[in-house]
Amino acid sequence: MTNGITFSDAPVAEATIRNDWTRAQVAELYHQPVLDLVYQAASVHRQFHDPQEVQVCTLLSIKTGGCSEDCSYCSQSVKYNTGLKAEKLMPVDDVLARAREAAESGSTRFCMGAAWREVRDNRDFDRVLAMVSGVADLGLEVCCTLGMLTPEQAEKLKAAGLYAYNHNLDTSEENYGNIISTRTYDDRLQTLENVRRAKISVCSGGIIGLGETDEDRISMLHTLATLPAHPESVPVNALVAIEGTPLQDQPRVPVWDMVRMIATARILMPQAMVRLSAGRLEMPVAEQALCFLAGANSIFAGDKLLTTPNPEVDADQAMFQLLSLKPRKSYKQEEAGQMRPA
Ligand code: SAM
Ligand code: DTB
Ligand code: SF4
Repeated sequence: MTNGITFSDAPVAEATIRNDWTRAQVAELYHQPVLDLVYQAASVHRQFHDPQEVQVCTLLSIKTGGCSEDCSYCSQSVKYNTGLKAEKLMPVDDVLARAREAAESGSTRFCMGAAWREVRDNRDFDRVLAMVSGVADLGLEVCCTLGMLTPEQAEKLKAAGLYAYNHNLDTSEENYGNIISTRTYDDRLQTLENVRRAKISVCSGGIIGLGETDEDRISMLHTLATLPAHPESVPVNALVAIEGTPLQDQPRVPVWDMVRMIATARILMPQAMVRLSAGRLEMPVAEQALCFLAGANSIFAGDKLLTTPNPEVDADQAMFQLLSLKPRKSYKQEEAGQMRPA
C-alpha cells in the first residue's frame, strides 16, 4: 500500500491444514496470475518451513527393467522397446555400499526403487527387508518404491525400519486410463491406505507433461489434498521423455507449469515436503530457483535418478551455495540433536 492505494488484492493464503478443499478452490489457486500464486505459496512456505532448507534424497534402482506394467512414460516396462537392459535384484551389500556413498555426499534420505507391479512374498522381498534395515542402521531415512503393497507387506517393511513409501498417483483419475491400463486408480489409493495404516510416512505425487490438461493437474492435486491425511512428501516430476515409449515425442514441460504445480501443492499441503523431482537436468539454476521460491524444498541428488541422468553432485553443490540453500537434517539427526544437552 502506498498513499492509500492498494496495488494488489491477491489474498495471502490462510495457512491452515485442510482436507476439505473443493475442486473449484484448487482451480482458483492454480489459475491465479503466476506471480501472485508464487507470492502466496512463498508466504505459506515460510510459515511452515525454513526456506533455506532443502531435503537431499538419493535414488537407487535396486531392480531395473522387465516390469509387467504398461505405464506409458516408463523406460522399465516390458511393453516398450526402450533399449534398457533388465537386471535382477541387487545384492544387499552393494546396496548398502551405495547408501554409504549417498550419506557421505550429504543425502539424508535413501530411496530404493524396484520395477515391480507389486511386492510378492518371496525371497526377493526378504532381501529388500534386509536392505531396509541395513540402510536404517546407517542413520538414513529409508524410503522404498516397489509397486503395490498388501497391509501385511506394509507392516513387515515398517518392522524392518522403513521410514517412507513412495507411490505416485501420477495423473488424475480421469486421465489414468490413457496412461496406464494394467492397474486402476483405486489400486493406487488402496496401497496408499495400506502404507498409512502401517504408520509409514507417505510420499505421493505425480508427473506433468504426459499430455494432460490443466483440469487433470487440478484433479490430481485435489485428490492428494483431500486424502484423510496429506502425504508427508509430494514429488512433482516433469516427464523425462523416453525413446520407445508412447510418450517419447512429448514436448518439454515449460518451467511455469512446474512452478504452478509446486506452488499450488505448497498452498494446499503446507506441511508437506514438495519435491522438485525428475526433470532437473533440463532446468537452468534460475528455473530451479523459481521452483524453490514457489515452495519446493526437496530434490533428488546424484547423477542418476532410476534409469535417466540427473545433475552432477558438484553442480548441485554449486547451486546450493549460489542460492544460500542448506541440506536439511534427517529426522534421525534432529532427534539426536535434541537429545544432546544444551
Ligand atoms: N514400479 C513402482 C511404481 O510404479 O510404483 C516404483 C518405481 S516407478 C519408476 C516410480 C515413479 O517414477 C512413477 O510412479 C513415476 O511417477 C516416476 N517416473 C517413472 N518414469 C518417469 C519418467 N520417465 N519421467 C518422470 N517420472 C517418471
Ligand atoms: C518420484 O516421484 N520420482 C522418482 C522417484 N519418485 C522414484 C523417479 C523418477 C524416475 C525418472 C525416470 C527414470 O530415471 O527412470
Ligand atoms: Fe513398472 Fe513402475 Fe515403470 Fe510402471 S512406473 S512400468 S510399475 S517400473
